[in-house]
Amino acid sequence: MIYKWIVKQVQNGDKLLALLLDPDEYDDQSLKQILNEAGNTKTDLILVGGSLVSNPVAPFIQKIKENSEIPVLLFPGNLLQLSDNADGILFLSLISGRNPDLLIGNHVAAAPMIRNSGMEVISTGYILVENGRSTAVEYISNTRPVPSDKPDIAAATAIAGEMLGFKLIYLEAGSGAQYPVNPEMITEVKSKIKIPLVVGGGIRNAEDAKNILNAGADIIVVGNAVEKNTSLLKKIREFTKKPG
Ligand code: 1GP
Repeated sequence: MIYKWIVKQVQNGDKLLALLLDPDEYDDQSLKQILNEAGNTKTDLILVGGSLVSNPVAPFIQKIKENSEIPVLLFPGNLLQLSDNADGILFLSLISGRNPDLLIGNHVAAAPMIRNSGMEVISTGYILVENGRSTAVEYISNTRPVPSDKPDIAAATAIAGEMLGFKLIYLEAGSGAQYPVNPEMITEVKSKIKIPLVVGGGIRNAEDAKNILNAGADIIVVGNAVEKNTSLLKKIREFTKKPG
């Protein structure tokens, strides 16, 4: 069970590193290369998905499975990105938004297929945070992000998500965000919830990652920056280790 393992690591004070792979961004060769780097750096999780993905997800996951032992979780931007060959799914509800399809509608449509697949389901309260410019996730989801200088709104949303039974809270600045979720907001949200906190979007370098982890993120997600510079995984990994 991936979720139980995540909780155990977090209780132990460890931080986890997740790599987001967008099927549109990798060919066979670059995929092997990044998976090799992910294996070497003991990356904990692979997420597959994106706001807008043109290539089918299932064969992409198949290739990941052929070249890596790291657990693969679906991170679906929409119903077309469902596939039954992942190890699990972040069953995301966009709780910062007021778009009913992304709060519950798509979930109803997807639930029977997901149940039949036997995949592990990790229900996730997904909170989109303003980050300096409009991102694909903001446009495609047709929702307004939480203002970056309103940590109390993010915290109230996260508390509600925990009360509703979500197993993870995910603070998302959006892929390619101008800047990542600000540390003050991360600290505020983390102080108000007991479930693990995931943070991603716009993390460009090791310094960003360090600030986010120090602020209280339990799981850090990187996508774009690692596509361009695979060695960044190794640098970020250093900060996820428990001190001492
Ligand atoms: C995961 O969408 C992010 O939360 C990934 O964002 O591609 O900017 O790292 P980047």
